[in-house]
Amino acid sequence: MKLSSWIALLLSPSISLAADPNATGSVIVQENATTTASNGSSVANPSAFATTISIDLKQYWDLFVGPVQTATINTTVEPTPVPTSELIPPPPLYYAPFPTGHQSALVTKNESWKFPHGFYWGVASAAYQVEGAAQAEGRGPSIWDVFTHRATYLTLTNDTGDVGDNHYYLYKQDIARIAALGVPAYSISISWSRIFPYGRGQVNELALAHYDDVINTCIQYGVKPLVTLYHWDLPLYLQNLYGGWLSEEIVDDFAAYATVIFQRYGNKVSHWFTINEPIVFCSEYPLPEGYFADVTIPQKHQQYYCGHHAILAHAKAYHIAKSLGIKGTVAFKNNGGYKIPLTNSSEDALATQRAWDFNEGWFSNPVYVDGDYPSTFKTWASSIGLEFTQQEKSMINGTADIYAHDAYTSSFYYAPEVGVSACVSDPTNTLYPGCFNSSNIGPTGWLIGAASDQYSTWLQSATDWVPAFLHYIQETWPSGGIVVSEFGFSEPYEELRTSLADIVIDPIRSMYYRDYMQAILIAISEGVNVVGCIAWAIMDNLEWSSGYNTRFGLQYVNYTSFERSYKASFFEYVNAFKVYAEDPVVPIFVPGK
Ligand code: GBH
Repeated sequence: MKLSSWIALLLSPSISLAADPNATGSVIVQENATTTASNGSSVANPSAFATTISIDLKQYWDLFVGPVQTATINTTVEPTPVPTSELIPPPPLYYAPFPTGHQSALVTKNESWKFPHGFYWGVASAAYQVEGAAQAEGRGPSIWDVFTHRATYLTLTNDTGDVGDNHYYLYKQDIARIAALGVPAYSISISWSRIFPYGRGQVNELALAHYDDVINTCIQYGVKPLVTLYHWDLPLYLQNLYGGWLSEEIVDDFAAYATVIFQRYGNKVSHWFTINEPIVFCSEYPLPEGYFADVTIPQKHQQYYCGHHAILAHAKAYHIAKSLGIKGTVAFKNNGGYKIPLTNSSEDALATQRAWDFNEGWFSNPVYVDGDYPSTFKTWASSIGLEFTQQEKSMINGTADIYAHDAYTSSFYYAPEVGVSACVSDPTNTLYPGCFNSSNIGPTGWLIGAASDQYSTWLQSATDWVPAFLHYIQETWPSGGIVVSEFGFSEPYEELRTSLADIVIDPIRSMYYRDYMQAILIAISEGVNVVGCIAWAIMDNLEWSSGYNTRFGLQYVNYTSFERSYKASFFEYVNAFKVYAEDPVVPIFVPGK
């Protein structure tokens, strides 16, 4: 049979895929034993001549993803010392703006600012964006392997995460490079489909051993490992089995996965994040048609089902961590920009509130306020049958030790043309059910801040709003402290520069980091309890559907040689702590073998 017919067969509604718990790396394909006769009755299916077919992991890959590229380097590389010539900071890049009619003053240290003792800061990555080694050591496919290979998400560049930054084999050097600059924390995500190739069933010891070494290498270099359990790479099998996050079944599978990870790495990790940006991965639903098993939930409702189960999964994982005696903080990572009403009209205020409710509040109110959705969102969710029971509410409420927010940017919000209440009562309005509009252009007609890369139009350097943002979070969703768990910037047109010397001077990203760090310092000095911040990203990587050309790295990655180079912005980021942190910035070099 042709491959394409196999795929059609495996995706047809009469076939279900079930993991065989007794056979490592094999899948049973079961054809339904019954069918519906023309008179409507359920009868034995005459075509069920083959009820089970066993396929192994490689065949599963071949069927759903197809050929996967491999890197030339495919064993773990021992680190080499970072040459001191690479640790020389760049010349100053820019100067304070001229106050009108005056000469520019020299910038001096502000003695009333500080990052208090214990403030943790670092850089981040996510498994699918950096690891590569897609099929190595028993990794099963995730939905992102299908997105990049089959579902034509990458219309621009056709990039995949097959090889990525080859971080799966180069992590030791990558950790050595951040330690050499004195970076005290590294936030990684674990690939669920490495640990459980089919998302559930048997555990893959090779994958556990790999992350043992990543975590231990961090510790060896004095870098705190921070771990996210889920950064969007859902095991494909769970999507095809029951619709992934659309089904409540995901809650127990996620909990089982979380249990294995907590048990294995437990107290080596000081900060845990359960799920990354549920707003984003839930808005992937409905998934592109024709590549995954069909689901029956109406398309427009799907992201909300996903969110509902994501909250339950997070809460369950939180309780598991506590019951296992995990000492590190546990939270989920929320995301979204600061929301500024476009005008001071009461309609724009209403629309802005709805925007908070349908984004951050959707996930944060249940966890940080009262176990339930914000009232505007609750009205919508109940109308499609999504309600938490009393027991679920008490299970969810309070399941985060800190508030983690990926806070990149800010935007303006305003009411729909017909007004908020007309929209809310009209399901055919294109803005329904949120019923708010947004724009990056403000009332003056100017963009809110300097533009980033052309393929990240959502992002501007809008750091002036960060102190207000942090105040808002502290007041709205009280917690044991705020960590800015991601922030960063894609230098515009970086991909057009050809010489390394040109690339690594990145003034707009550097400015973003300088201004952002100052904004956090201002917020702290005003009494906001910011306990840490994590820059995105440790190095250039697969920027999801924008591919490799949109670069967020504090280090440049040459995708031919896989060599990494520090960008000026990395030094700027580190400088903020050299000047303002109470804890000293200590570069650590561990002698190679
Ligand atoms: C983070 O999300 C991700 O966690 C990280 O993996 C990613 O590499 C990093 O940002 C940089 O993008 O194209 O208009 O539909 C940040 C929040 C939410 C920003 C989704 C982009 C898509 C906006 N992201 N959003 S749009």
